[in-house]
Amino acid sequence: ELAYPDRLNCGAELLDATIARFGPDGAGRPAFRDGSGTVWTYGGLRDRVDRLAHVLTADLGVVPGNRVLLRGPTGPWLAACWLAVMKAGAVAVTVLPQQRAQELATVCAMARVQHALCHADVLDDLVKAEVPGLRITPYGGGTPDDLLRLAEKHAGRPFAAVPTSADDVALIAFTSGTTGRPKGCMHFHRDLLAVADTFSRHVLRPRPDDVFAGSPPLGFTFGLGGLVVFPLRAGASALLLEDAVPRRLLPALAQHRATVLFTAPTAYRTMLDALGPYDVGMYDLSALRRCVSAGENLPAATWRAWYERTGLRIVNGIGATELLHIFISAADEDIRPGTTGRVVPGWEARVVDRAGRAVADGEPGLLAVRGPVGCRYLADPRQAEYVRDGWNLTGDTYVRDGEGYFRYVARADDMIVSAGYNIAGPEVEEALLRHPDVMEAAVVGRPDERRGQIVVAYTVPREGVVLTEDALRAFMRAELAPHKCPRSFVFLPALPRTATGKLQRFRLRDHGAG
Ligand code: 3SK
Repeated sequence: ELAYPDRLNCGAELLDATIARFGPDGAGRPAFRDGSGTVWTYGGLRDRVDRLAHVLTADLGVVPGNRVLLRGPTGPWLAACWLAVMKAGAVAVTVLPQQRAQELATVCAMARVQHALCHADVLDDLVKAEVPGLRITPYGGGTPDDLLRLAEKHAGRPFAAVPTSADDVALIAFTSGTTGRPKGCMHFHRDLLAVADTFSRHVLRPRPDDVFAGSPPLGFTFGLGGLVVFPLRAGASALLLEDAVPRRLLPALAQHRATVLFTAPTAYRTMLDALGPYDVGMYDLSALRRCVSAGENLPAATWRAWYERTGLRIVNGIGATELLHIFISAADEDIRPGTTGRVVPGWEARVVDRAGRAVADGEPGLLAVRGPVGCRYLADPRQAEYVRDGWNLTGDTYVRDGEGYFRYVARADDMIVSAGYNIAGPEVEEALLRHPDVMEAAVVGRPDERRGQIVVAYTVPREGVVLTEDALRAFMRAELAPHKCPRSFVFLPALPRTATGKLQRFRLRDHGAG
């Protein structure tokens, strides 16, 4: 049971309390580093955060509860802005730098955003969004109105964090899910600490000398947790790379001796593919001790390929923007490839039928979760679909086995029904991924007069190989029962994904229909 005081400011807890916990050494320890090797100590981070908090409150007129949009590439300054918003008692509304004017206009209207701190390089789309009454303060461009310039005049002035309540909203994170209709998820100050005190503390078991690194952007709660909240809660440090595409990630992990990696299954596959069969030895990954995968299901084939090449066991996990971070996972010897893991201490999970009754172990059903963080959509009727009887329904179909391991079956609305058979797309995708020339695979159902639906496979072949439909069909027939084998194969250069890397199956269905 997690117990937090009524007055709780997560910014102060993550920064000031962490520094205090390490005594006289606290301020001098490394907190963030960027790709160029610049290191921010905890003391340096606190100085900058406090200056920014002064600008917010004294110069920009931000008051507790105001919603502040944060938009910029991953880096120490974006993380510092987030911490400053927390300490000022305002509410951070996080978005991705890739989001365009129309999407930003929607988010700002839904979250009633009053202020924006926006990196100078990605200002255009926010300006184009023409949000009524929005005050935009750029950072990183060196102009006289730049946030960092304004901050200089507050140098040397500590900022006393606003004594927010543990249940005050700290963050509004948007999920477009995979369907494109955004939902804003509100999270409290205590929620930000709770994910660190459950998943990170019990599964990752971070050490103060850990160096966290990875690819998810800070506008995605997977990245905010893994690259800011978890390292700071542990007194560790994080490598915040602006461009963490798989090709750049691997040399950066080696160069900065990263110990904990956060990324998604696609990136593990791309790293393996980009490396070629023997090149992994070129990069010294000996410091790496934890590789986390979430955002999508991790096929056993990817887990094994990574293990064979690096000797590292991927910590799989399922999380959700609605629940902030990961709630089912496993590490070390507890890992069972092909499963997501067991419920994280502090959380409860079960598999239920559509009426909310628990189904027997071994039977598929809907994943229902409850724990220290719950779904709170900004006014949205979908709240009643997500939360039923106090349980959060994530929209995933899972099977739990007798030992408490959860195995992903499919997104609940991604089951394919063909000629009366229920077919889980991910099982077919796993089989496709076992073909040595397939890099990415996605399977959808296409309406069919005779069978109701037929299985259609979309695949991305590895670079430089020629993969034919006949060869893939023959391979699949040897892997799966005939009713699960795709009836149609489509080759694509890339699969459609959201900015956070999630597969957009609805686009593939539209592709089929078109
Ligand atoms: O959306 C997800 O899949 C996710 C995974 C891990 C942590 C957080 C999130 C939102």
